[in-house]
Amino acid sequence: MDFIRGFFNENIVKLYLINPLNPVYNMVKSQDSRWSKYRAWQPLGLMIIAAATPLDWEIELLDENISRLDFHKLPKPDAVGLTTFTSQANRAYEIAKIYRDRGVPVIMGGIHATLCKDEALQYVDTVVSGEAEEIWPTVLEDVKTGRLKDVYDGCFTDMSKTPIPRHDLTSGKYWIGSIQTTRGCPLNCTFCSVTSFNGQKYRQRPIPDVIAELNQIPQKRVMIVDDNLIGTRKDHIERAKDLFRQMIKHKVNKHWYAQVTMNFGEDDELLSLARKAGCEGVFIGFETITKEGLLELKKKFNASKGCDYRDGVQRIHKHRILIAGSFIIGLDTDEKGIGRHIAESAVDMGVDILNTLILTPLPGTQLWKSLEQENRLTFIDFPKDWDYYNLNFPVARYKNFTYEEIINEMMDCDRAFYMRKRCWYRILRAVLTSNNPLIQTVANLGYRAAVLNWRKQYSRFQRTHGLELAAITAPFTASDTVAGVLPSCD
Ligand code: B12
Ligand code: SF4
Repeated sequence: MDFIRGFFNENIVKLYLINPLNPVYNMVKSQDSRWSKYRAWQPLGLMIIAAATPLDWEIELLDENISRLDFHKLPKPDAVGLTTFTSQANRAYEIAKIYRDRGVPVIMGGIHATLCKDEALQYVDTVVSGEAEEIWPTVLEDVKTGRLKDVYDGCFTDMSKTPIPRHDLTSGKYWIGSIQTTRGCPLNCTFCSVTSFNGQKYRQRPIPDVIAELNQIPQKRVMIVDDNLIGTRKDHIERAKDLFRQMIKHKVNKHWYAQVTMNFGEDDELLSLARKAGCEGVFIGFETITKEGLLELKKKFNASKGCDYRDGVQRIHKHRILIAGSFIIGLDTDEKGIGRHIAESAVDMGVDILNTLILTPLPGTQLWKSLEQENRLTFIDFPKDWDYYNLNFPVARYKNFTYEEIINEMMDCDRAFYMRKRCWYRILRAVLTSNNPLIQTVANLGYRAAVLNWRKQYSRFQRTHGLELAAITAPFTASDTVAGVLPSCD
């Protein structure tokens, strides 16, 4: 492809697209390196941007999570495009400085730059907000003519027009490929930033485009990164079934994993088609074990189904599909002992992999707004404190827990779920039921290693923030509410 680019234009201009180091999952720096290989995912946003780049640009996609990079030593490009999640923002700004000091224009896009535009503009030349594939060629044209603006606003892309990502730029480096088939989420949970970025309208790519892309992905295993592959309405489910039928018909032959809502476990036909199409595991946001908790998080969809998911889990297992369940700790409705309670409920339901996170106000979410109003955001020395916004650290004041307590709840939860004998039990169960034993083993042992690593990180966090923690560690009470003054994040 880059040969064709050169053929079309002798005045080749060079573009670096960079994914900064992710402090949680990477293959180069993490202490739990043996398993990190399975947790480094492709930066799909950059791969789409690459596909939307005009042919006279030569592109290099650089991912700090995959290989060690010395940006001072790499040849000087004509422009740099950076992507960033909130927890990577500090590293992204460091990289931006290296290139701006060398006189290279730096353009930033992605969710953090979109939701914290004013902050990002202090560190980069240009911010492209929102979904960017349509506006990107204009941005690059302006780089060439020296008329780069501060801000370009993307739009909700028509999903039939989004280009096929450049899988060729990353092949061989990642264990698992990625694809996106829908954008937006019809639900609007308080803690989630998807709707403020991709909107509430559920937009689907044409199925032939998805099949064409799947056939271009070199990896045998693929993550479907949609926030909800099957959607919530009847017509969404029908589209998912059609997609699976086409995957079967065209012999796509991939092993894939996806995020879905609990309604996945209600429809045997859907499950059977998914399995035949190659589905080996799904990630489900159960979020909490109480109805009050679900209402607090505005996850009414789950609340309407009650909190006992055993039947759904069993039905999904019957089709030999694994379930990773995600839960959140630190809700106002959570009580002491919640960590252990979540672990036991997940074991009881038969969940295969447990991913528990601390309630975190991400920029742009309803949760951010309400905690800000109640003066409950505590780690607010930005951008420095964004390092802690990876959903594993307590960054706000929680109603019923001090920081110490919430960290202990997290550790109790993980300890109970990932104790050695339970991991081996789940692996044995997967072997006996032929339910993807390899994935079950990699996931359980990988998570167990990550949990042990987190204990070290928590000790470091407590050592570093001992004094600050002492000042903010008291649980929140309503009388603490004072209007807070914070840096601008819309
Ligand atoms: C897959 C995924 C992951 C993968 C990482 C994949 C990767 N390397 O990119 C994994 C599992 C590792 C992961 C981890 C985490 N994730 Co995540 N993840 C996602 C998910 C589901 C899909 C991302 C994706 O590929 N989207 C598809 C692409 C096409 O969209 P995009 O990246 O937004 O790109 C478009 C635009 O943003 C823009 N763009 C992007 N980059 C650039 C760059 C330039 C120069 C330009 C011009 C434009 C541009 O153009 C693209 C095309 O329109 C999103 C939800 C979502 N809907 O995006 C959550 C999401 C991004 N994750 C989120 C979070 C919180 C996390 C974690 C902190 C959670 C955790 N503890 O596990 C970690 C931290 C990771 C980190 N890097 O620090 C939040 C981020 C919120 C925030 N403010 O940062 C999201 C939005 C989910 C949510 N519920 O809120 N995640
Ligand atoms: S948490 Fe999941 S279901 Fe809720 S709004 Fe976000 S993507 Fe949708």
